[in-house]
Amino acid sequence: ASLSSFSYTERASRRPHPVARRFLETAETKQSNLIISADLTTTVELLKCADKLGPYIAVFKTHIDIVVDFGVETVRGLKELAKKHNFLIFEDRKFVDIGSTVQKQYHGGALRISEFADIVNMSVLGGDGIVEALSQVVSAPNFSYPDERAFILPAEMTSRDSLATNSYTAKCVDLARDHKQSVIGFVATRSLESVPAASSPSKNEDFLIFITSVNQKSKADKLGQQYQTPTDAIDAGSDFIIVRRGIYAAEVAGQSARAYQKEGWAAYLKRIGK
Ligand code: 6AU
Repeated sequence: ASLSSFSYTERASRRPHPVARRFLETAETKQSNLIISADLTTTVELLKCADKLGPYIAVFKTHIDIVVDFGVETVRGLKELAKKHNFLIFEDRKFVDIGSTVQKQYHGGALRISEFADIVNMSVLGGDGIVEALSQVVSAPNFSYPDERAFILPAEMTSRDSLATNSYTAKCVDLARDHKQSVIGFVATRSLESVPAASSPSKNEDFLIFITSVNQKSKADKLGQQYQTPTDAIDAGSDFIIVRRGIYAAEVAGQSARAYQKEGWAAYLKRIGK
């Protein structure tokens, strides 16, 4: 059976990776597979959004490099709210440089990403050096936070004419399999279980799928973004749905977040046959 027919709880109990387990357990506890993409540019707005939408989400996704007054208070606030509302943090930094540069961008740099982000994504345009470099950082003996850290790979993109297709997507799957101790999933537009990768899946393989550009109403924007509904995204194999404008554009963001949470959860229950 496809992994997506198992419940989050069953998958969490089979999953060896502690970070993936936390994602699955948080989804189950909060009855939410919703990720809010908080592309906000001030600390006050970012924290306000996390506090207001925190009850409805499993994960809070940040673009920390757009916060104009970023600092110690931003990190402290995010960590406090993550605890208060029991959500995880995904920093959407999309690292892309050579290994030695991304190590500094991730850990100890101005944006303190390793301090607050449970997961970060990276593009593998430059090959496997970037995955190797970031894996080394999180497995080093002196890298210690109360909770472990992991990474995900954008293996496909939702924009029209994306170049992340076919052999690129397959390569992402191969790289993830080679680095299972630090890579726990993909940003994609569907389940990647059937992608013709060079490597074969290992016995207990269970990479999480994050589908972005999910919207209940729009089909596209004017800059090439293409949407699917929460139900379609979950049916396509998504474990977590990422929403930004669909929620912000609504007059009452809290109600809208609740509507996305409900639709995503209902689609998940249907998928596992409940
Ligand atoms: O719902 P939207 O279209 O307002 O926002 C979608 C969010 C933005 C993008 O930076 C991000 O999802 N995104 C990503 C990610 C998460 O990596 C990949 C992709 O293929 N498309 C996409 O929109 O924050």
